Amino acid sequence: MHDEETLLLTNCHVASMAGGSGYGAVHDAALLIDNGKIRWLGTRSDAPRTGVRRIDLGGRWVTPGLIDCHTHLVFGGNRAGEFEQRLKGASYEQIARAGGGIMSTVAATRASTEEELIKGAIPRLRSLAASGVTTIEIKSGYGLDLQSELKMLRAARELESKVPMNVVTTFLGLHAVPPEFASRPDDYVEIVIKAALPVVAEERLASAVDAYLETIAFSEEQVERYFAAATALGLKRKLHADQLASGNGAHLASRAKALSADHLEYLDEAGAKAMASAGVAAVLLPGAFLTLRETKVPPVDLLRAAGVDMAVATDCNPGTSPMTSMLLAMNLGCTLFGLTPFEALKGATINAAKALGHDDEIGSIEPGKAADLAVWDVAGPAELSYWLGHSPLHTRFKGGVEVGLSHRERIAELEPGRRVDQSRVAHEARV
Ligand code: DI6
Ligand code: FE
Repeated sequence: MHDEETLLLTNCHVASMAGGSGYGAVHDAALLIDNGKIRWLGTRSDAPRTGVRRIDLGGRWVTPGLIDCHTHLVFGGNRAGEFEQRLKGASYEQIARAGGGIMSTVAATRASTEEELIKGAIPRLRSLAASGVTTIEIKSGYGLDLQSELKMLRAARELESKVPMNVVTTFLGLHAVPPEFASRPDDYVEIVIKAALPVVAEERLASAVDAYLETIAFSEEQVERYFAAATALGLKRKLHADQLASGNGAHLASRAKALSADHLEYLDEAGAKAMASAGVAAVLLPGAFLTLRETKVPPVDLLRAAGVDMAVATDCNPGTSPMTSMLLAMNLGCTLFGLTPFEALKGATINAAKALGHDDEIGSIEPGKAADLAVWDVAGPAELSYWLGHSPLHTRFKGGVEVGLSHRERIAELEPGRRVDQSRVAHEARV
């Protein structure tokens, strides 16, 4: 199968997520894909009849491929031991202040080779793919020295060749103060600004930067300096903001014209309004809320009232959100934060694309956008937020190529001359 081929997906229902107020549903639909992009969407009776290869999707639902816009997917080791400690009553802050938490992952990540990091991340990435994800953002931030940070970013980039997935990388230089700078955090910030940011920008290893603005991490003043330097180098900004305490994160992100402010449990009305007027997306991370057994939910009603674009993501990381399903993130967004299933799907598609600054290319099914699609065995799109731990995914398309659930071998399977597994692929016919 070649991606320049013209392909018609037919006999399906489409939730295009284009247009804002509704699913943009087209029933009994057909979708024309050309050169990896969506060329046309309409009802089946209006579809072109000849000259194109067709795939009959058997009445299934098609959505944009899901976008996980906030993850820390690449890391060494895991933190199951810390999970046990927390269940016995230790708090996340206590563990962090005692040198565990993020620091234990930093030690394991520094000790891993790039290949080991890739190998460790592949099963998690496959799991995300099996939940319908076609684009993932991956942050660095567990290296905290130049070489280890670059190693993480290269590993993240390399994952694109291992699992069919678009990977967007973010440099999380200000994640935690590394132990060797414990007594002089400002020196660490200076080194990140002077030594790391220029290399990341020059080698195009990330398109955005992120920071952890929290009393256990970095201050407003430090993040502000770092954002200014990143902006000057053409890097976009994202921010872990107002998660564990109120810290003016939404205002800082708005002043910096960030793509997104993420977490936001302690956001207030003025912060929500600032985000709306600066066009900053809100990324809600219910997996971290659940894992930390937080009680303060992000103020979804204030975000709605202010008109902020809300995205949902897994925050997949070894400490606070060891979650590898976007469908579960959507479900928790509904059950824990009060999103509607429509808002959850919007948050996993077009609004997630906005949070990455890629909404002109992905996130909805519209002519000109990439043919990144998820095909589902569901009776309607609300069902995507309903299952807890089951993925009704039938198959995925990335750039117009059917890539199945998660395995690169699926592409080989579908190449001309090879036998196509009829139990896993919808009926194909040439007209
Ligand atoms: N994202 C983060 O970066 C931190 N929390 C969060 O939600 C820390 C992740 C970790 O503990 O490793
Ligand atoms: Fe995070």
